[in-house]
Amino acid sequence: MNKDSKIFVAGHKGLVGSAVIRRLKEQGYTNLCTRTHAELDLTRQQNVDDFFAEERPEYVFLCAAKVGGILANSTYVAQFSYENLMISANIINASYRNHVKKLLNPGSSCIYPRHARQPLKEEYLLTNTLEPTNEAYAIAKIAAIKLCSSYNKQYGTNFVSVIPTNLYGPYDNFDLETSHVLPALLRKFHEAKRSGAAHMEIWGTGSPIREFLYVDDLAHALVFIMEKYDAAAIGEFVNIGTGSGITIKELGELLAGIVGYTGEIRWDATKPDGMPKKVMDVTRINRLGWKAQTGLPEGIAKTYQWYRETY
Ligand code: GFB
Repeated sequence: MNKDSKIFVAGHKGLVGSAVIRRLKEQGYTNLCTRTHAELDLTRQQNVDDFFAEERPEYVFLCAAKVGGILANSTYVAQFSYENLMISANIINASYRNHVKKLLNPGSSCIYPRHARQPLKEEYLLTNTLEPTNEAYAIAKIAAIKLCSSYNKQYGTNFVSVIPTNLYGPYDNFDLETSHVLPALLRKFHEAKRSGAAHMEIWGTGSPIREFLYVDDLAHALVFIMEKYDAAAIGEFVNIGTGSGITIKELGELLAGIVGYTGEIRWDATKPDGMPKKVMDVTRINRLGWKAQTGLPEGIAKTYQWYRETY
């Protein structure tokens, strides 16, 4: 990838896409191509085909997706399936037809079976049934991985899939109903502290274990892979994470400490826990030369600073 190569970052306003844009600019890439949702509806095949034929990007980061936390994922199942299937299929097919040199396709760690052995190794994909709270989204993401590997096999394309773990950072969704746990709790603790609330609520039992990766670390990995590795070297996909997990209870305590909330934490057991444990094996990406750099307390502090400046 040259510094003036034309690079399309799909979903550049989102958590991942905005971090990729920051990273590419830092690295001196000058020819970045973006479209807002209002300018280009990625679920519309004709619109996507026209855009690719006109712009002819050489490299594509497929960061556009319909995403959300456990409640959104298990509620809006039709939207999560349809929109993600359409966005991926349209971009992958248009990339093939317009001779894109390389495409990067991020998936999600929820593609692994609910009861897979931990840490999650790449070879555990499709070895058992999925976690019901994110099955619709996971199937769309698995379909995108399989599309990439099928195009590579049949057409000789260079479409690389990666599986990031749970992400957080600036430009995340902080809506209390649809967001992921980390931004939701950051906001809840912030608001509870400001209002002087004696207690606040966390969903579920607190026992699930999750792994959290700061989004700028992911962007670093995505640009690194785009620059250095082709699909043939990666195989079907590679995990990207820190390799270590914490319970939701520990996360709550950490966030409360950073925000400075000293009231009581209560548990809302009417809300789902989801997958009992989700921690990835990152041996392969580490061997390829990438390692997460940002510790969880540091990443949360940066995210909290961004949140306070933004809201
Ligand atoms: O982050 P989260 O929504 O996603 O929830 P998943 C993680 C855990 O945090 C669950 C608990 O056990 C939640 O019950 N939790 C506690 C909360 N309080 C809250 C809260 O206020 N909001 C939220 N959202 N959770 C998603 C998948 O699963 O992970 C997606 O649904 C995607 O498909 C994403 O893959 C990365 O890790 O459970």
